[in-house]
Parts: sequence; C-alpha cells; structure tokens
Amino acid sequence: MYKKLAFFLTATALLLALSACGSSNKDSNSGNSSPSADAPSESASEELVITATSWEFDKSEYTIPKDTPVKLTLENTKGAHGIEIIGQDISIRGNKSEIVKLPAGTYEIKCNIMCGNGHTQMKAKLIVS
Ligand SMILES: [Cu+2]
Repeated sequence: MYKKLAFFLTATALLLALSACGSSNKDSNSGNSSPSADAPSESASEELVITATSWEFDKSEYTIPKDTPVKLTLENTKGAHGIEIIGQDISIRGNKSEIVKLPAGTYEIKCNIMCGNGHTQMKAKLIVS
C-alpha cells in the first residue's frame, strides 16, 4: 500500500515537473518570438555600413537617427572583426547585418573578436540623435 502511495506521489511530482517545464518553455518561446516577430515588420529605411580592417574601423564616429530602425552592416575588408555596442545587446561578428533601433545617446563600439595585436584599439563612437 505504501508502495502504491509512493508511486502515486512520484508520478504526481513528475507530472508537476513536466507541466512546469512545459509552461516555462512556452513562456520563453513567446518571449523570444515576440521581438523576432516585430523585426521583419520593421524594415530599415536607413543603413549604416561600418568597414573594419586590421586594426581599425573606417571612421572614429558614426551617426544614426534615434528610435529609427537602421540596418547595421559590418564589412571586414581585412582580417576578421566584429562589433559590439557597449551597453546594448547588439553584437555582430563577421560580415553580417542586423537591424538596430536605439534611443538617443552616445555609444561605444568595440571589436568583439580577438583579432590580434591591434584588437584593443578597435573602438569607435556611435552617436544616436
Ligand atoms: Cu578585434
């Protein structure tokens, strides 16, 4: 009889664990899907191309409009570099694009791929206004 009860309890605990898992997965899925569902509907009318070589970006300062979707493209003409916008969850590694939308401010751009001797010098400013 105790065995039966133990089985029942185990089964219940298992079910609870499974349903908890299921619902948390659902939550994280819906959390993930809503921003990505927004992304395609936002077509960027502006584009910023940042060109990277070893070891510098083509400009020390870039400017984009605030609260506007901007297609941010990284082009590596020499070496393999990436960009990271400090304080924002934005990083591009290699020759890729991402649509970004930022509030007004001045941000620091850094290379996020360990690219060699001059890596730490690969910095630029992003002015959003
Ligand atoms: Cu680097």
